[in-house]
Amino acid sequence: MRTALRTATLAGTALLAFTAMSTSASAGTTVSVNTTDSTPGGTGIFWHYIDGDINTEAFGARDNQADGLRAITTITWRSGGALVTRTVEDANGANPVESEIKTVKIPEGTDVTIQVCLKDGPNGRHRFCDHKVAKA
Ligand SMILES: [Ca+2]
Ligand SMILES: [Ca+2]
Repeated sequence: MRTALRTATLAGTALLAFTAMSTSASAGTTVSVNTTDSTPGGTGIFWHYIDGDINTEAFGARDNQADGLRAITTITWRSGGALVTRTVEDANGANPVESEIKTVKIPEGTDVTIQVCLKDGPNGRHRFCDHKVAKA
């Protein structure tokens, strides 16, 4: 229940971020990217947020359609010489308003590539992928 509430709160934050990009006070960017199918079945989101004294990033995957395909979002950034990758999947069916969210701490100003794809089941190949670059 605690997790569900937190997810709902973060999803609400994501919606606010979607509609209030220009008023963000942080240096980080809010980015959303859709899959490349003609009616995008998946959306990836990335944003910076401050929750009390927590200064962090969040990213999510949203399954927009009940089409048998899930949405998977992958974020990648460079830390020292190494690439760091995190993923989140929306695998519990289509809920066009609700995103599956994870939080992650990334140094301010870091370029973060956010990619969203669709896939069929946990091991399906990635398809209809698109990506953008955001700043943490
Ligand atoms: Ca779907
Ligand atoms: Ca879902």
